[in-house]
Amino acid sequence: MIDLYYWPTPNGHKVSIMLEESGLEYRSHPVNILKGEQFEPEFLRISPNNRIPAIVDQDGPGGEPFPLFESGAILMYLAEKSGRLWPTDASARYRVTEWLMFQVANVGPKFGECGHYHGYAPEPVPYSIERYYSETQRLYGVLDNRLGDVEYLAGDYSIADIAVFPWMAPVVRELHKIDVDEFPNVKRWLDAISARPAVQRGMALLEADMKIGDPSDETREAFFGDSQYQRR
Ligand SMILES: N[C@@H](CCC(=O)N[C@@H](CS)C(=O)NCC(=O)O)C(=O)O
Repeated sequence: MIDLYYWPTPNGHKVSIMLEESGLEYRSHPVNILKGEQFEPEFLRISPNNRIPAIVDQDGPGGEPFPLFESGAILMYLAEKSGRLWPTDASARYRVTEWLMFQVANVGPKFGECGHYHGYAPEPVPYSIERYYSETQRLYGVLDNRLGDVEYLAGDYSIADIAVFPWMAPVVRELHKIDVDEFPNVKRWLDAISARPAVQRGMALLEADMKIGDPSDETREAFFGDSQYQRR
């Protein structure tokens, strides 16, 4: 049994989607980052960086409970445990790893700052808005080029796609002021992934608590991981 510590944000969705795709048995525990629950000592013992998502595999290596934080590491762990979506052949495995690291090192941080400066910084900072918006546009271009050559980021559908996909959900694109029609290969890929039932279940986990589909809902203010800031 895997315990998932979660709130329905892009980083949370990576893991809820993977748990649904993997078929592993899990139960979810909401960590309401709007109420500061990520700072509770009990949660910090699992996730010392006070961020969701985190897991505890009650049947970890050696049969011991195994806590893990950082969504990229969790995706690798769940893929290895289930034998799904991360091939064992070395070249295919490192192609997946390459695009997974691309997400962790680029898409997450840059898109996150883009959302922050577009919607959450206490005062407008034009240089930062422009810098992270142009980086976000550039990264969409990198992904669009790649997806012009291959069906999924590493060839076959994998944990690399699961890592990037939630960062391009409609509500996220709206905040980032991205017009997906400018990136037709990304659009094709988003449509294919959105059609997967496991992805739909993963994206829906606890969505009602967050009401993220409602753009007027002020509870979105911590959606992108900056709970200390109010939405402008
Ligand atoms: N690098 C981390 C980032 C996780 C992260 O930023 N989580 C946000 C939600 S998307 C969070 O928990 N924020 C809590 C806070 O800002 O205090 C990962 O990929 O797991």
